[in-house]
Amino acid sequence: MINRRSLLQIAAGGAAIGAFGLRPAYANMPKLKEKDTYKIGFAQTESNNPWRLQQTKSMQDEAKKRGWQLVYTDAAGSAAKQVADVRSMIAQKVDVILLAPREERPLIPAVMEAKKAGIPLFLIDRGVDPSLAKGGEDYVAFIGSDFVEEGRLAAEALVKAVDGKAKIIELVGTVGSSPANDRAKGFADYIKDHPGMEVIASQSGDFARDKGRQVFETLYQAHPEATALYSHNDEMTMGAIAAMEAAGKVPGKDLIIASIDGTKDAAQALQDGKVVVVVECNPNFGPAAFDAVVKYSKGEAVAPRLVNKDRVFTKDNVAAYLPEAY
Ligand code: GYE
Repeated sequence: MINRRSLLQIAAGGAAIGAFGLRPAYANMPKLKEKDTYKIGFAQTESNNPWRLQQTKSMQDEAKKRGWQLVYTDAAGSAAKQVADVRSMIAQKVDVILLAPREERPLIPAVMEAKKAGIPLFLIDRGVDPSLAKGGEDYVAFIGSDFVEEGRLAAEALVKAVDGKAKIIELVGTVGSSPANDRAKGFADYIKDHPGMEVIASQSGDFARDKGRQVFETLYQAHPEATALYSHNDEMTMGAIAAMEAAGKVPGKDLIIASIDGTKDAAQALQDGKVVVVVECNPNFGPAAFDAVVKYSKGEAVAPRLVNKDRVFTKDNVAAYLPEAY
């Protein structure tokens, strides 16, 4: 279980003002009436990996616990469907929308239409293009991880594991998604100061296991000199491990692997020495998201950016984590 203490830290400053009226940024935002129970929409982006399933479960558990009605949609990996899903939530007059936007730009219309319809919207786990929509102005808040920091932490651990020398294949997440953009950036920024660290190939595996396997296979065939893998999520990592093993290579020896999320499979691979680091990306959003909704309904200021506190798992601490892995 993830406790609330570890889940949330208020990241943005200047938010400690009590009422809407005192925060000009919220002046044009839809208000939320205080009620005993809410009809709350959760627009999920896809359900093809354990991280997503755990995130959905966390929302469902929290709704059940509080006796709120959850309107759940699954965009099945399509940004266009996700926009339609949000429109249908608006038509159903949900009280609040929690949106996990698949990509940074295509979901902007959904954010703007919710605002226009007077429905407060929170971005869950992924962000949208900050030049097109802003927390506290167009949506209430973003709740999620600092993906740049995750990329940086992965790089830091990898540099240490390979003594600053590696030819790296990078498996990128969904193109145009905030975690893919920011995990690439955090990693690249860190290795800039380490001339022995070189990304020799970088391609999207769409955050999916089988795509990750296929893309890794192709990249590794083209770059047999690779000595490390940086993968933006555990599912692609598991796919790449399968490809390595099929090619007769030993993950953890022939290729040193850094990954992000904290799924059960990856935690196990960490314990087995196949992966050297897993930077946590916490999918348990229910408590934090629902707390933020209640806070907002009371007219209390909600910081436009609520950042999850992620841990770093290595062989040394993974055993304690395994029981809560999903
Ligand atoms: O890392 C990945 C999922 O948006 C933070 O999306 C999330 C990412 C997560 O598909 O596994």
